[in-house]
Amino acid sequence: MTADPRAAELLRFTTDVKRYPREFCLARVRDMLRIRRLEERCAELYGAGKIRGFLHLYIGEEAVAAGVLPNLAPEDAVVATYREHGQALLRGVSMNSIMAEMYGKREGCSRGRGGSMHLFDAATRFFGGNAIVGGGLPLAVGLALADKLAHRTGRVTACFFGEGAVAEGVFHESLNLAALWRLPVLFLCENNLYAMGTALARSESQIDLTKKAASYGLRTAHVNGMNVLAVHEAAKAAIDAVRGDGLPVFVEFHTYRFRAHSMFDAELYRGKDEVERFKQLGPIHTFTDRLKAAGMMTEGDFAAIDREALAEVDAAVAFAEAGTWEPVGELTRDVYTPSA
Ligand SMILES: Cc1ncc(C[n+]2csc(CCOP(=O)(O)OP(=O)(O)O)c2C)c(N)n1
Ligand SMILES: [Mg+2]
Repeated sequence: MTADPRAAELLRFTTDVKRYPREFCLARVRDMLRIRRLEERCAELYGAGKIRGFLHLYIGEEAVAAGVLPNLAPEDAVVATYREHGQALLRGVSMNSIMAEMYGKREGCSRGRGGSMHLFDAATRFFGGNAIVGGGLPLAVGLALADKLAHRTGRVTACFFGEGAVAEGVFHESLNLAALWRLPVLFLCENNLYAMGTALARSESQIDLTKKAASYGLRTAHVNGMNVLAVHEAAKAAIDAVRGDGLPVFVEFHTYRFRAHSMFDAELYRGKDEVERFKQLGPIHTFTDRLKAAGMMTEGDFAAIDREALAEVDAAVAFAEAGTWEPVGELTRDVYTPSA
């Protein structure tokens, strides 16, 4: 898989649920359900005209965020894409401030100016949300460079992006600089097979994305992104590796989005049968089925976690509804004009 023998460690993942404490497993179910219920409600609210603009749902891909984010430390940094609601939530941005942002209210994490694609929260070191494909990668490299220059050792910058980013020059420049300058970036590629309507295999001659990263000298791993424990194990190993020596790692997660690319997408590029096949691998039900089979979770446990998630969503909607609009007089606040 990679020329670097240090990466062999990253490939040794086991997913036996019994190796983990019950509380740990239930916490991962909770993480995934919070994202799922939040986004299902967002889709409804979009239909009702409460949320406007763009909305890209992560439904189907929750195991990646749930497997990675709990392994990061508060001083680490996180950079994501426009499909970032799940990462923001599990990084610790409150559901209230996310929902208020979706509504465009002043109480939102970006003061209502960013919307779905631009969730941002300096307090949790969640540095966006970015509408530009590949746009987060140089930001991550810059954050890691800043850490290195300031001798803040042991920090990791985790950068999530879709496989569509590999078609951008900035992907190659970012990986090259991270390796060349020996920067502590964890590149997390969420390969859901499509970039809008373009299948990876129709646009790239090399669809093993770890090979692209390995060509720049990064350690790499492939991971089943539909399995939250496999993601957890890979992410933990990768984070330990970056934290340990300050050098970058690239992980490719194989995942799938169950919903359309955004709210405007006729999905002419894939068949319903394909979507149904991938739904069989759904990260929530496959994990809960295994937990139940192992006697680690009951229907009642699941119902309780689900009730809690739904209540949190209800409260977030109430918070957003009660939120305020930014006064017109503040329209130019934070707008900078370079002096002539
Ligand atoms: C630089 C740039 N080019 C094109 C677009 C239009 N665009 C928006 S999303 C997208 C597909 C990206 O796919 P991927 O990176 O795989 O992420 P996914 O949507 O699958 O999560 C494109 C081409 C953009 N936002 N930015
Ligand atoms: Mg994609």
